[in-house]
Amino acid sequence: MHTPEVTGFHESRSGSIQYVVADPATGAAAIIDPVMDYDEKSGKTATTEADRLLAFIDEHGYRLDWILDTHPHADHLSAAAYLHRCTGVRTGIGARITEVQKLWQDFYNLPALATDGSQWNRLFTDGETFELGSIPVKVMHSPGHTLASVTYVVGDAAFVHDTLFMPDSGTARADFPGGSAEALWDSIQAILSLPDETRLFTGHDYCHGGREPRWQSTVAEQRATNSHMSAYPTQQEFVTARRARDRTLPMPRIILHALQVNIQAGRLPAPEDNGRRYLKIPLDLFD
Ligand SMILES: N[C@@H](CCC(=O)N[C@@H](CS)C(=O)NCC(=O)O)C(=O)O
Ligand SMILES: [Fe+2]
Repeated sequence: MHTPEVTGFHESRSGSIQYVVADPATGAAAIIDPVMDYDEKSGKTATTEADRLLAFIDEHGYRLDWILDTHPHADHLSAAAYLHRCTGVRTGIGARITEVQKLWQDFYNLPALATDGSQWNRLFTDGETFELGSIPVKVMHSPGHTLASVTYVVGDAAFVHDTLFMPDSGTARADFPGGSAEALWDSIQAILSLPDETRLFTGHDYCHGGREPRWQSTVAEQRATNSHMSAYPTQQEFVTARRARDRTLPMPRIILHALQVNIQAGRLPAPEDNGRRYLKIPLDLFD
């Protein structure tokens, strides 16, 4: 079994974890879920977080080989396009991104948007494998939180994004357009069927009870102690509880800002004739 080197970078504004995962044998590295800094109050964007990932890769003598997203994020802007522009390295995401593009094309009224996923270099189908240096990476589709969510299984490390959070925090919400609590349950069962010692790296940590951020667990630990999975041991109980909790959650602060960028691999809208870029906010989309 391959044991890649994994480093998590917690982004405190959104509680996201960005990862650098590297093959110690060849130095080949992937960035997973990079965040573009964005302050919605001022409209200011920056690349501090993404630059920190590139500096880390440089310091460790890794060679960046992939820029990956696990899903179209609703709470932050992806830095994939920026990183691709800086490095020329290929980008990838789950193939069902095309369905999410179609959903949001309609919500944003963007008839010219390409909805064939051509904004990425690679779209991964369920069960497909690709190489990170000498390590085969298996892609598992993990829908539920979003339609297009995937888990990357890199040797003994699985990047499970917003399915399971740390055991004290339970699971991700499933109420975004295209989300499904039933599908989330099935996706979590598939993750929990990986070998017990598999290291699980989550996509967010909201510092339950004010503790320090944490992002790594194992399948065995999650099976024994995940607060949602142990409280709701059947799909029906889980779905009922998940839906009830989701009804209490406000939409993420910047969901309407983020999706129009993230369905285009993190590309910002083209500048208008005055040279400035603008985001588009649909009114009364959500209840
Ligand atoms: N307060 C955060 C909420 C972000 C959010 O909804 N996060 C998703 C993952 S993208 C989630 O699953 N949250 C679970 C929860 O808040 O219980 C924001 O406004 O950005
Ligand atoms: Fe998410």
